[in-house]
Amino acid sequence: QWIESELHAAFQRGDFDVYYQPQHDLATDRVIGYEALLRWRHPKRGMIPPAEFVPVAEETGMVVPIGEWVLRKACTDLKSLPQDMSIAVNISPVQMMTKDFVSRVRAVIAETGVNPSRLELEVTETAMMQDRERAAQVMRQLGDMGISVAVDDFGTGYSNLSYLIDFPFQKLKIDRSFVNRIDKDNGGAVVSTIVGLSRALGVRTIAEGVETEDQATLLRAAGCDVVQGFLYGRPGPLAAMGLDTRPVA
Ligand code: G
Ligand code: G
Ligand code: MN
Ligand code: NA
Repeated sequence: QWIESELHAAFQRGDFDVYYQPQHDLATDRVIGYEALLRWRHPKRGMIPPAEFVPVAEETGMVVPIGEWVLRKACTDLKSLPQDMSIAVNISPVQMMTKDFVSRVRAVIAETGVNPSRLELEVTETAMMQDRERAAQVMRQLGDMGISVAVDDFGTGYSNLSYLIDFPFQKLKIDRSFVNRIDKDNGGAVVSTIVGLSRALGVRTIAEGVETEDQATLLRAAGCDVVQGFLYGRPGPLAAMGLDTRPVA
């Protein structure tokens, strides 16, 4: 209740921030980019996690301007990262299904002047299954602009696999719940199957929520391409990522 009544003013006031979490390439052992993660710095309640306020922002529609703000911030920050690094931005299903979503993305790219191939948009299975034709159209248009599309939280959304494989995307993000269980029971087989599916589809895989060396070893053995998680770094301000982000003269 307080979330709904405070969200708008908090956004106007500038109480939102974007944190970044490194994404680590297993083949080269290097950071290849960052995921942008929204944060609400509440003056009294402290840091409010997105899981608490994003669903409310989706109900009220506030997620549309907030999401565009995150995208603009990420594109701006991208310019101070090394040329070979990318940034991944989460897109709410509500945001993705607005009529002018693709043209808004195009406008932000033009305005910030970033190379679209350095931008990745994370869409959810839920968005894809809500309106399959529209979602596929949006994903195709993003791809045509040179933006990479990742399917986030893969395997958690009750999606129909036979539909999913018809969508144009470049990366599959293996949900934390699978990584959690990779060293238990048939957890390894499940992850190997997801990687195998991705290879058959010609897309890359990224695993999230990697917390231990054992998980990393098993992911490497399974053929996973990229990893993200506390083992490699917690989400934090860009300035805390240990990068030389001085603007190029
Ligand atoms: O950072 P954290 O683990 O608390 O994020 C929790 C969830 O919030 C994640 O599932 C993530 O996808 C979502 N989230 C984080 N940032 C954004 C954002 O900018 N937009 C949307 N729509 N979701 C986000
Ligand atoms: O978009 P998504 O929901 O996948 O966002 C990732 C979320 O998971 C972020 O909010 C981040 O804070 C959280 N997270 C990142 N790394 C780890 C990890 O290694 N373990 C756990 N439990 N959570 C993580
Ligand atoms: Mn994500
Ligand atoms: Na996720």
